Amino acid sequence: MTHALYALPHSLYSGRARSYLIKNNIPFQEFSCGHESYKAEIVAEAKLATIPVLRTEEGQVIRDGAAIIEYFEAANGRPCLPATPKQQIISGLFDLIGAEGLLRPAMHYRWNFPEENLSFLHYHFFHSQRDHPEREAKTQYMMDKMRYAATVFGVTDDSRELVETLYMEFLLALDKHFEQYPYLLGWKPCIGDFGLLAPLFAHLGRDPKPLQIMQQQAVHVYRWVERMNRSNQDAPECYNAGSGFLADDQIPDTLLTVLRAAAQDFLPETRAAAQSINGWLADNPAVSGDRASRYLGQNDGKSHFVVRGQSFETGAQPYRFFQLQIVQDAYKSCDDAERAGIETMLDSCGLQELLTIELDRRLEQRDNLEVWV
Ligand SMILES: N[C@@H](CCC(=O)N[C@@H](CS)C(=O)NCC(=O)O)C(=O)O
Repeated sequence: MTHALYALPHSLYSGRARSYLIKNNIPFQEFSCGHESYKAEIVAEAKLATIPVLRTEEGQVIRDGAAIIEYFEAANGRPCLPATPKQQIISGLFDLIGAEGLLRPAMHYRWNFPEENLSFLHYHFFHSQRDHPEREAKTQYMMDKMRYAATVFGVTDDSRELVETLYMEFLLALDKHFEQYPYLLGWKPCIGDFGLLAPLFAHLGRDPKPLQIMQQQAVHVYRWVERMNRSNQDAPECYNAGSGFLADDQIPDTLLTVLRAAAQDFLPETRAAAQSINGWLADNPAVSGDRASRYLGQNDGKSHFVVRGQSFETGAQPYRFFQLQIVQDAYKSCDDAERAGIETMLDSCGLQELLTIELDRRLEQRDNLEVWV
C-alpha cells in the first residue's frame, strides 16, 4: 500500500501537502474526500472532516497539512527546514502568513466574481460529491457554506476594495522576489514555500479571475506556482541556478518587502485575535487537553481591527497561534546575538511585535486535534 492523500484540486490546504509530497518525491495516491473510504474509514480517526488527510502506507491517519509535512520532516532529517536562524524564522513566517494571512483575498477572488468563476467552481464542488440523488443539492449547500466563510474572513462590500489593494501590493512585491530566485530562500523550497502555496495555488493561482490577474501581472509568481507542483527544480529561466538554500543565512531584501506588505493587515489582525481569544479563555477556563475549536464558542470569538481607516471583523481562530508558536519557539531557542539579528530583521518589515503576541495558553496537536496544553 502506498500513502493515500485525501484532498481536492480546489482545496486550499490540500495544495500545501500535495506540493510537499511532490517536491520530496514521496509516492502517493490521491483520493477525493467524496470517496467512500473517506467517510467509512478516515473521518473517525481524523476527528474532523477536513482535508488534507494522509493515510500513511503503515495505516496511520494524519489530519492537517502542517502535521502531514511535520510527519515527513521528522522522519527524514528535516530537508525543508533551513538550519540557520533568520532563514528559519522567515520560513516559519511565510508558512503562517500563507496558511492564515491570505484567506481574505483567497475567498474574495473565489466567491465575489461569479461571472468568471461560477461554472469552474460548480464543476469542482459537484465532482467532490459522490453520484447520488442529492448531489446537486449538496453541491449548492457546500458552495453556500464556503461563500459564507468569505464573510467570516472579513470580506464585505465595504472592505473588498482594500482587500484587493492589499493583495495586489503583496502579489507585486512577491513577483519581484521570484524574478530573482525560484523559491523563497533560493534554489529549493522551504517549509514557508509550502504554506504560501496554499492560497496561491488552489484559489489565487487557479480560479479563473485571480489566475488571470496572476498570469498578466505577476508572471514570476505564476511560474513559482507551477514549479511548486513539479518534482524537479523547474527553473530553466535561471541560467546560473544553484542548489539548496542561500548561503550564510542570507535573506534577500525582496522578501522583506513582501513581508512589509503582508504585515499591513496580518499584524493588526493577529493582535486583535490574541486579545479576543485571551478574553474568551479568561471566561472559559480550559482544562489541559480540551479541544481548541476552529471558532471559539460557535463563532462568537471575533477580531476587530482597522487597516488604513477600514474596519474589519473576522473570526478569531486559535490555529493561527499554533503556527505562530512555532516561529516564536525558534526565536526563543536562539542565542542573544541571533535574537538581536532576528529582531532587527523583523523590525525592518514591521513584524517584530509578532515575536511577543501570545495566547495565555499554549496549543498542541494531539491525536489529530488542536488542544490547549
Ligand atoms: N488546519 C487544517 C485546515 C484544513 C481545512 O480547513 N480544509 C478545508 C478545505 S481547504 C476543509 O476541509 N474545509 C471543510 C470544513 O471546514 O468543513 C489544515 O491545515 O489542513
